[in-house]
Amino acid sequence: MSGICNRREFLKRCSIGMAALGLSQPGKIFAKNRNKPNIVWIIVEDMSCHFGCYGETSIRTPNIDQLAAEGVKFDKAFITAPVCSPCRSALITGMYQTSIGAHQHRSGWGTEKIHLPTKIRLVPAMFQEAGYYTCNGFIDNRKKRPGKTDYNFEYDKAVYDGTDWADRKPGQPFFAQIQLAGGKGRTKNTPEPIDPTEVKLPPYYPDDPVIRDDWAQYLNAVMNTDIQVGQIVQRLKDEGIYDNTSIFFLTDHGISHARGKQFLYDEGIHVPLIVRGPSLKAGTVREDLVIHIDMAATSLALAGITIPEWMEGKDILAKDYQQRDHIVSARDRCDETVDRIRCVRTDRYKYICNFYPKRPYLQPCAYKDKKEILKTLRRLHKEGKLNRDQELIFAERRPKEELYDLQKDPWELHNLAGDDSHRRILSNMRKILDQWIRETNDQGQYRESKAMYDSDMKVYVDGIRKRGGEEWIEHAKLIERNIALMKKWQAEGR
Ligand SMILES: [Ca+2]
Repeated sequence: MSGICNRREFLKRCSIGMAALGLSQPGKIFAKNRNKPNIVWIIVEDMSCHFGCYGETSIRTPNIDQLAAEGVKFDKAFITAPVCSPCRSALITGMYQTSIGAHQHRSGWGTEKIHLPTKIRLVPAMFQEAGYYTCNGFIDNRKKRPGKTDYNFEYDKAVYDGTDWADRKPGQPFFAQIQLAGGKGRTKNTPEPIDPTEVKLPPYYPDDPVIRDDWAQYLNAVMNTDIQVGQIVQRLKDEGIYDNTSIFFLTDHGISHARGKQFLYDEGIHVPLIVRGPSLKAGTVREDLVIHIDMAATSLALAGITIPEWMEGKDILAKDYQQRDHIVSARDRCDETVDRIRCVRTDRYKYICNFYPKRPYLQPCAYKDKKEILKTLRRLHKEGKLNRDQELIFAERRPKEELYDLQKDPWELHNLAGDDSHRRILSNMRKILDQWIRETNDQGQYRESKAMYDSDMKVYVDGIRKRGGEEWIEHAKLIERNIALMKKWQAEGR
């Protein structure tokens, strides 16, 4: 059969399919969207850049490496918040979470709600308007369970048409978000588990069996993530749509660990970002700084949709794109734990501003403190078994500012903020941050209202208690004690 016959037959089938769906102009959607690429976002939980293509040597990640080889790999991609809900609120709007008031983790979940500024729209809504089918699901689509959103603001659930692109109309392009468990799926269960003795820990974590075993399980989770990415790619190939699909692969923040998730060290904010698609040059490696909200603008551009003026993310694949010379990332309240940290990162330096210097880094946080790795670290700290670098995160008070020379000190262990020879760099970094706070109107500069905090805490504690059992009741009590401590510290001006 010739190609023409194939196409004619295909068009005929589409028309029949559309007519069956009761559409008055069956050819319209197909004709309008024929050449539009599908866009797939693979969003992985809690994982740093521990992939072969990013230099990890202790495990193999062939599928993700292949994706990078076929597309563009960003070596210096960062998220604008090192925790789920602010990060995901930013991702889906292409805006800093601090610009839209979605910066406090799990906020607006109780009786107090957060509403987006009226001009701000969600990326899937814009795709829908352009004729795309939009879906958000977990990789196991058979469950038909809606994928994780975790947005801190109110939004119309109808921005997602479904959970899987299988349900789109014939010929309709799609925008799909696929959620993977990533680092939350720490396990021993993977085809070739890594031996914990082969694990190489960062120097700021002690060589302890619990820490080592956990890191090994995390690397097993990285390998499982790689297998899942392979499955997604295979499905697209089997359906004959791989060549017309642009895939974005990224994680929502770094590894959940003492200095990772919730913090602005690179372990928390440096993430993998790979873009592979029909219009992109294979094997491209980008060394410039990008942020995860750029994905919103870039995806719209790939689909030929106009990027709205208000969007803070940039089309990083545009021909006239001006590379960033710095990025800004922000951490605010995480669950019950009140905090505000901002960082500016250039290619060489990291500047961190701690807005609560009178508080320890590791403030009580029930979610984190429940983890065996944190319990172990706290025990070793108490027993005096940690070295100077491992003790840093246990400081009872923090410096107001931190400055690291990432070229000489990639693990961010030697604070140069008080160093005379870095005074000019420090002053420049301060200026960049001040300007960013002013220009984006960083909402973190205004204290969260008591009503919002109390409303969110009620939902949080009630939810834990509802899980039932002695263990969760005790956990709820711990959160309540932490909440009381937060209020006490606030009253003391700490
Ligand atoms: Ca996460």
